[in-house]
Amino acid sequence: MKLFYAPGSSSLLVHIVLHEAGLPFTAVRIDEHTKIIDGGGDYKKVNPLGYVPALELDDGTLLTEGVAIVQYIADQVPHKKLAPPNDTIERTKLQSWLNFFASEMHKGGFSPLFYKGIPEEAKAVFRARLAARFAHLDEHLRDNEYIMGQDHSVVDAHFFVVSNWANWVNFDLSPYPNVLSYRNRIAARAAVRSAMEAEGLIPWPSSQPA
Ligand SMILES: N[C@@H](CCC(=O)N[C@@H](CS)C(=O)NCC(=O)O)C(=O)O
Repeated sequence: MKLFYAPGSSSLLVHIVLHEAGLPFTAVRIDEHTKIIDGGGDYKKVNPLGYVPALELDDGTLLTEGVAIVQYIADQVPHKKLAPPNDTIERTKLQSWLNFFASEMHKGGFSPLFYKGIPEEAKAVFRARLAARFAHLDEHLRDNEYIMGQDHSVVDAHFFVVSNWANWVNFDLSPYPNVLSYRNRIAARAAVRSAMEAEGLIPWPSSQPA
């Protein structure tokens, strides 16, 4: 398998899950701005939409959209228990959380804070939305070791990656102590460290890659 990634971006979710799964893969870096593939080539010929992550399977199939890709990986290694089995209510709950992090936290929360050209007044709206969602997550993590309860899953990599971005947009996480201790637990996982090291993000906090 071949992972197309840009350091520290949402593709880090897939990078971490590939390490958690212990499956063989190669990681290919994309310049997020120029869409040039490290070593040469136009990433838009791989994914016409130009964004990462994308995972190319050994038979040439291209998977896109992080929340779908990580479930595909989890299903290849059911013994690793990275996601509850399909056709269970727990799997639906996992999908609900994955969608929450992709939509409410990523696209409807952090993404606008990265965009140049969005006025500070508008960014304040998204900061307030994020604050409400972090407060909800902090409450949830008061009694839960992981997002899914007592069991680690792919959604923990998702929240870890999304909350990393707080550092890059100066969003203060100190009002959320349960989130902070949760982040430390997830950051200590070998798979998380390996993926972050491979993307040049250790030591963390790291500055945002150019
Ligand atoms: N819907 C996609 C969005 C992925 C996404 O937003 N990727 C960003 C990095 S975090 C990206 O590659 N942005 C560059 C671009 O859109 O041109 C997913 O959830 O996988």
